[in-house]
Amino acid sequence: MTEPELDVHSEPGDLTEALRTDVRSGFSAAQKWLPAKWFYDARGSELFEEITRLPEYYPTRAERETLDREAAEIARVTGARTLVELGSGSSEKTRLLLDGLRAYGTLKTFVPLDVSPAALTEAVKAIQAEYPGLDVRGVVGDFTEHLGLLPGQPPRIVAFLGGTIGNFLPADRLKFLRSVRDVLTAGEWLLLGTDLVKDAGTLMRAYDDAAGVTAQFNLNMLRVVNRVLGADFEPGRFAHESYWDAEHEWIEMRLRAREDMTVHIPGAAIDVRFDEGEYIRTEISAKFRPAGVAAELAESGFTLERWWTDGQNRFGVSLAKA
Ligand code: AVJ
Repeated sequence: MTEPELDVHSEPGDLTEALRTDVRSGFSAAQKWLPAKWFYDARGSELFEEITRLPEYYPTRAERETLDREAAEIARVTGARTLVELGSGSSEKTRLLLDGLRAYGTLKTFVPLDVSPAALTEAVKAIQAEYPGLDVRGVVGDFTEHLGLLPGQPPRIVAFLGGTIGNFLPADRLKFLRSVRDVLTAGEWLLLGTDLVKDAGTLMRAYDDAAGVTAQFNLNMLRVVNRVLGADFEPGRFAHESYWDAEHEWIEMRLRAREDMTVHIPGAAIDVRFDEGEYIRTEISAKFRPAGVAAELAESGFTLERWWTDGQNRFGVSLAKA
């Protein structure tokens, strides 16, 4: 089968440049950090898929339970002709929405957008094969930058699932929600998945599984920096940690230096010194309360029309109208 054509909004050169910028600023900060989007090269996307099947990682299953139960209702309420999925990855849960919208009869176009061309290519191929007649337009891009360029006829529904909105710091989250609102026309839709605050043990285990898959996923970011910027990180000299920040109500993923070292990053023209015990923050994954989600959607110009959770109240799904 021929490779599907993707609409590429970020060229490989842009990605290198963006990583260089993030590495330079993140590694010169007092608390070293890198943005979570750098997990997702081909291997990172595969490792994330593996995470979604782990017994400890409940968000995927909890969200799927709700989407499975409510897909027909989402189709009925929205009558969407276009489904846009931000950060779609393998588009696995998307099938529930596609099935619901196709059965209702309104859906014409599916627009998956992802930073990983590899993950997107596989997803587009699979969806095209499974949904003949559906117009599938894969977009390679960063949803914080490439929202204005999305194709498809209204009414559109933008799905931002999995709790990925939790990767934004609160101020960036509002900016992002407003930017989604701005590209939509009044009467179009946002479907938003948010992981909910719960006991610290459940949260910590979800980000530090017994099989060590999340550790490999976390360490993969160092491999990405090595490959793209020619750095000489030795992943074995860093330890994976998950940390529940009870004040901010977010999980942090960290890579802690096991010893003193200097890492060379020629592609960013810097050497970075690590003291033993120092860590890089690689992700925040915010957890939400229902009232907080409602307030942030209202503040961003959306009207919350439906709110659902799974049977154990672990994960929230909002359907909001622009
Ligand atoms: C894909 C951002 C929703 O925050 O739970 C999984 C990524 N990080 N395990 C999350 C992730 C560690 C995931 N999101």
